[in-house]
Amino acid sequence: MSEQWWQRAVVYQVYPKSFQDSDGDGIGDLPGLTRRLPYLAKLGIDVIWLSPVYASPMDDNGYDISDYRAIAPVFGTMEDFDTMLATAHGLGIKLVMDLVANHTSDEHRWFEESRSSRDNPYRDYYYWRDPVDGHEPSNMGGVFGGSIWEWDEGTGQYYLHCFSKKQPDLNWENPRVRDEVYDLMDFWLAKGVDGFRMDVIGMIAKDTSFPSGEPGPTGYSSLYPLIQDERVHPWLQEMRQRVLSRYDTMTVGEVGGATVETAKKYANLDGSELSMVFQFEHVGLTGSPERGKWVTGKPRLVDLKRVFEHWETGLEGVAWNSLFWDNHDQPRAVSRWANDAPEWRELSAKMLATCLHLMKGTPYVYQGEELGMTNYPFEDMSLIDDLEAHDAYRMLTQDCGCTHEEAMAAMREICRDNARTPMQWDATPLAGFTTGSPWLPVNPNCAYINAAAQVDDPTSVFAHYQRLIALRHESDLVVHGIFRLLMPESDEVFAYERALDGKRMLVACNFTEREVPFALPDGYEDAVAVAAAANYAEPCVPGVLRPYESLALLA
Ligand code: ISL
Repeated sequence: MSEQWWQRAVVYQVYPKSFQDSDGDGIGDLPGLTRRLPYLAKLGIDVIWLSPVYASPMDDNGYDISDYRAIAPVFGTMEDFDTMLATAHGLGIKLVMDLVANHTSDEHRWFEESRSSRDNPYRDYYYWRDPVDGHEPSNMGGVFGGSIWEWDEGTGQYYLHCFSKKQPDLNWENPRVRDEVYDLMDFWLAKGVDGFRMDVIGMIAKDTSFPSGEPGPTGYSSLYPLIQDERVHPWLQEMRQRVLSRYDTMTVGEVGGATVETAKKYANLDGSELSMVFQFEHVGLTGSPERGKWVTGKPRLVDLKRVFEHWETGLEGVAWNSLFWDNHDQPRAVSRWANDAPEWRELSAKMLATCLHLMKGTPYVYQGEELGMTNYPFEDMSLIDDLEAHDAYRMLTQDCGCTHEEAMAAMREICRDNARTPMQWDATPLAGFTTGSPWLPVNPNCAYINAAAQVDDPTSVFAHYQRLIALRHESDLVVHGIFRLLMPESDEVFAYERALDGKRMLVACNFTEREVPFALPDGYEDAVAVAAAANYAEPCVPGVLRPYESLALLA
């Protein structure tokens, strides 16, 4: 396959609710995004992945859609959307929409029809089941806590919802549902959008016998056995034939349980399904069966490297990787993977960027990551909005025996609202995000972590991202070079090599706040330093890597 545009691209994720408010209601919106597009152009990114802006009751911040062809008034109008899209295109930036089609809102017309009677033509758009022995049809628990089944008094059956009860799962077995999804994709592609990020696309195929499993501490069994992701592939191939093949798109599937083997199908370079998938092995390294993801502490570097190596080498020449440290569901990159203490934050944020951006795959930058934004110091649950966090707090304190303090420590490290506090544009108290009352608190560190302070400072985290993005655009070695992990046993240094047509590049990153010994591999004695990768102003020191140092050398 010849090079695809998205293989040389860097994607920037915009979480619209927290990006830029333009009307003072404390919630980001499309005119606000339009106003900030020149900032993104200056950063140099190629593509925006826009989290949902569709009509929605906002039970899960727009991941519960009530009309796929309308814009939520809180974000603006369809005209605002068209203006934003045209402005982005004018700046050479493509736009990828969030396609949330595993479920709809319970306020979507299809669901309202579906629940209105057992013989409504939309009944089979969703999964309806009779009670078993007067109870839920199975004992599985949903991603946001509680049963996956919700009782509907009107028609005397349960409906399936893997997420909140306001997010009923669509029945993809029904060809009419698939037709509807392909049609709405067509609607947006015909408007000129450049592709889709597909929410939990690995979950659309279920074991429709709805088995029960061994209950965990919450009394519910794991959702995992429900998912039959091997059956997703024919549907994605159908989607490719019916819609995607008619446009030049970038598609990225969110596939929680993806393995290298399944990703070879999803993201095959033959172009039969998607461009790439988000896998979650690295972000899952710290979870536990009892507490799920709510476990504090960093993973071991050897484990983190093993995951990246597995993906980089596993997909080589067969499928395409996506690369990310964070997104709207994850804590802030610098807080989670490096060190957000004031003395190390900038250095370690730049090191993380170097490490990720010089691997093979399409890198994703989550809004504010390019400024080194950090987690928020949540003291109690009153400042946390996310429905998942509130369920988790209950689970931790009631089912897992945690104290309030232990639960809050987990919130401060893991909860999704860490990523969702407003974008920090300037040093004023509301960070230039809004003139009103922001829907989530602004991190007080906006006083010194903000875009205004960084955009024109060549030593800033922003400028470091700018240089790495520019490097990818011009370097075939960065885009296509084969990855090889070096020093796999080191728990301090993440080092790897990229190789293409006799050219070689060494990348080395110190993940500690100590100086660590580092011997150059053979052949790099006279190598040339790659300026974009370096996070120290002074030239590198032979034999060592300084605290959180990142460097790259061309042999
Ligand atoms: O955020 C998570 C926390 O544990 C994930 O399990 C997340 O729910 C999963 O990755 C699916 O995420 C996507 O679908 C959800 C939505 O809440 C997330 O924001 C979205 O990224 C339901 O639509």
